[in-house]
Amino acid sequence: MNSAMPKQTEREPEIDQRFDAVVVGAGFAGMYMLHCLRQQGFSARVYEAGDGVGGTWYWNRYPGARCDVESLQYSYSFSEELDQEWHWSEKYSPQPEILAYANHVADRFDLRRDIRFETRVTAATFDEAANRWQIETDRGDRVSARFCIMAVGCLSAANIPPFEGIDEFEGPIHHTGEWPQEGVDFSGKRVGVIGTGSSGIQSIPIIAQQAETLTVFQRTPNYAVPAWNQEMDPEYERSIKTDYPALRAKARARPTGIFFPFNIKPALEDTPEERERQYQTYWDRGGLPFLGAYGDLLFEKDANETAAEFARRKIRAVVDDPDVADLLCPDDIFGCKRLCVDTGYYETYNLPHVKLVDVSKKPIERITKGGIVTDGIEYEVDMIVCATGFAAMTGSFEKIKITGRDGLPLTRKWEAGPRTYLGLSTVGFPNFFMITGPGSPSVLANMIQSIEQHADWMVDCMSHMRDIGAETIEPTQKYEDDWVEHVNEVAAISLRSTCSSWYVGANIPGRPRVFMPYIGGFPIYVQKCNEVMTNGYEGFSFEAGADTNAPPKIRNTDRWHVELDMDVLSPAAVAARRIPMI
Ligand code: N01
Repeated sequence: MNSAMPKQTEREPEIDQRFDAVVVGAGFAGMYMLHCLRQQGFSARVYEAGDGVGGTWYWNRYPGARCDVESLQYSYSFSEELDQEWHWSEKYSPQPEILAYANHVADRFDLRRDIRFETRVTAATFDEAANRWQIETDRGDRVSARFCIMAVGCLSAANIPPFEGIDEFEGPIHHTGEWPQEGVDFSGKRVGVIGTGSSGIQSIPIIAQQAETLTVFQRTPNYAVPAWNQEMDPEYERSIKTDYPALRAKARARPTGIFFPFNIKPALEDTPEERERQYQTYWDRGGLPFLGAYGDLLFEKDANETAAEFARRKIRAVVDDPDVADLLCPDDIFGCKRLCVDTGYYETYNLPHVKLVDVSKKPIERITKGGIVTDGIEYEVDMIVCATGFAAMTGSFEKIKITGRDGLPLTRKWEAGPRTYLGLSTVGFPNFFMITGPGSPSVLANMIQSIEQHADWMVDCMSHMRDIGAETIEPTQKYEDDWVEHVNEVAAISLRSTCSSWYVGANIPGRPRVFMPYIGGFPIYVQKCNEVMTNGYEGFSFEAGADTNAPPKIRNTDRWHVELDMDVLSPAAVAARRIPMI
């Protein structure tokens, strides 16, 4: 297993080196953070487990992996030149092209020289006497930094369920999130895929094209809307590039940080015939924007059921065998788990060599040396693909021994679920920042926009601390408690908090059940962060000789003045405004 682990190249460990910041991870978050730190004159070291940049897009090389947000929007916005010079070949570009983009950015901004690859951070300990973080890695590095910045991604700790007998399996087992760099040849193989979330739904149609037989083990069916992916239309690309900042501004005004047509009207205000037309229009556009067909789909159960029924009819229309179609039809809230975006997924089940096995009531009992057993039947396979997801949001933090003030382990502080102020920081862990941490919009918004906004805020905060002579910053308990309460309060108005998804940690037994991302919408969140900053970092306390009356200077954050587009704000965001923002 885990054949994705790169070979280690030799290098001497770094001992006693001192940096302003250590950044953990060189995905899109770590790369941009490094760029910001350098711009403001901070020294930084980035540690990255892989042998290259790209994070999620480095590890998730499974067949069919591509983004489900339009590439023209799922990209950095900090450099107009970069926006202009890069060409995306498809509407939703495939993983190799996104990884090529990450490499291009690393080269263009000369990022690699401060990144140590093939190196995992194993421990980060706050030294209270020195007000510095001591960082240790699996390559023997022992360095210290004023700031420890976690850029570890929200979906990067792969979950391989501890199936009984898994070690006895004689063929290869690949997790989609740790895919071998050299690729996998399925030809002539009997393949078993476990899991039908986004990764399974993207990879299954392509695996089926090669494999001799494909058996899919499904615990819960998911809703998927067709991507209708296409080659980039040069006219469209030109029209965006003529005024790229306008598209970025429109996107930031949306709760998702993504611009797409959105209809604020409640679903039940239309007649069934009008709804059918509306759903068909949005279905024909494809992808995640389908959720924009009506304003209340994620808030009103009856409204949601109309979309769910529409999607189920689409499945039944495609899948020939009514029993298989039934198994593929979810009966829960539409879009409650992250909506999937597919290309030929349901059609795959019409192929004679593809079989769907329901493990919802009779779970996978064990793995044998040549198969997967459920309900007393052994399904013989030569190869297993685990599309079984991730220990989301907090899993990558748990893999590192992070210790704050008074020897407090982060895992202990978060044992009942993550607690943060703004998803940026957490009490007891001074000078410890999280990019797209739990309690921020993160996975519910355009990740790259969320990353940039966080990194810009952090580097402005660090520059302010340098201006005023502060050594540490840490949120206060009251503000953290209020923020956690607010995050929960907003989550509770959305249907999304009601199902067993990875948003609430329910995909892995034993994890605390807490809705982790902030659902109040990107623009409202950004406004809140800006307000906190202009109010002199309200809710934070500074230590060691700080002139706390000095007004913060706005540097990078200047570009995050987000207009609230009230015509299209989701009810969640509107409600978030009504619930007093702390
Ligand atoms: O993981 P998942 P994913 N026995 O957790 C099943 C992003 N992403 O990697 O639903 C049997 O969604 C599990 O069943 P259940 C996107 O945000 C984006 O697919 O828990 N089955 C489920 O079917 C996405 O949401 C893209 O009952 C078991 C599956 O494994 C997130 O990443 C592409 C099991 C896991 O689905 C995660 O997606 C890919 C067990 N013991 C991913 N344990 C884009 O398009 C788990 N399962 C950009």
